[in-house]
Amino acid sequence: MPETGVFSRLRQGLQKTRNALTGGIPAAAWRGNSEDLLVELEDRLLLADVGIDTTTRIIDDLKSRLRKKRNADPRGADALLQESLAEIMAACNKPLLTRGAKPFTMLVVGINGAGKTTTIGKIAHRLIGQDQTVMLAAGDTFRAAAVEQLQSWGEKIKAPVVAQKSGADSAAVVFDAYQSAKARDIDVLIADTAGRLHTQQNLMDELLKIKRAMQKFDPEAPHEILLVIEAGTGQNALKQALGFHEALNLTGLCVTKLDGTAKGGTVIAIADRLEIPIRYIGVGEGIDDLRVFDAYRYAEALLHG
Ligand SMILES: Nc1nc2c(ncn2[C@@H]2O[C@H](COP(=O)(O)OP(=O)(O)O)[C@@H](O)[C@H]2O)c(=O)[nH]1
Ligand SMILES: [Mg+2]
Repeated sequence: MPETGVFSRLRQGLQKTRNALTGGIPAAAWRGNSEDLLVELEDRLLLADVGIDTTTRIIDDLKSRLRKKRNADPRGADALLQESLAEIMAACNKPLLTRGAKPFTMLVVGINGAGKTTTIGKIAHRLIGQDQTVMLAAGDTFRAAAVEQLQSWGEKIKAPVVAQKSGADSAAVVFDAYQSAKARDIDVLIADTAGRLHTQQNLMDELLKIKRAMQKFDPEAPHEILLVIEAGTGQNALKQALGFHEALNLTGLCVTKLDGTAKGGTVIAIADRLEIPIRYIGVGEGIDDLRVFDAYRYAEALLHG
């Protein structure tokens, strides 16, 4: 199969994680004594932040695959591991479809610095490339810089941005944006929000208020509540996802900054524990560094450079 640009960027992004998982394991070891290999892989999965529960599940699964493998089967343990990882993550293979409602509304949440605003710019750019009209709502009213950052994305991708001055009520901003999106026949409205921890109850209540504001127009809104989490925070990202999910009933995840970390195994742990669709992954800061999550491609890129 010819290497597509889309896939090579993913491989490149996952280089550090792939190195943590497979670097220095000689090709012969994948076909050799499986006891030694399994011990080595267990350590490496833990180092890549797959977490103890999921690591145990993977090692058990790999053992059973090795046991069942026929002698005539030419595949090594690496191919079986890839299959095992892909099957675990397949539960989260569910690309976001935005064509059901109009406007399709998306609320983007997460902690400070996770990559919310950047991800919004990338997703909007992608949707515009698919001939959908997009409007952005500057629901992060905490800092003036946050509004400016979204406005600068809006200019770059030529999408309208609805904003009020910093300090404004974010639910009011989103409400405003919804009316404007409706009036302008916009396909997708994406609302940015200020960073918060799932433990900050008052700030989680604010998100519920934004949710209610959207529901005044459309009881189904927001159609997507997307949590953005940074892969490099490892097991902490899993905790965040659990906390946000409990408070808001997430419908999707985006895992960012996979390019800068050896902790790409976080995605496996999240897929195993949560089964919330992983809509996208971030593999760089650029406008095109967003990929629709595909469990099979992800598993392949984790193991084969
Ligand atoms: N390397 C890398 N950097 C990213 C990615 N996504 C976001 N960033 C960077 O992370 C920083 C914080 O992003 P921002 O969108 O402002 O986070 P927010 O506070 O959640 O809105 C910025 O410098 C982004 O360029 C990614 O996938 N890879
Ligand atoms: Mg932001």
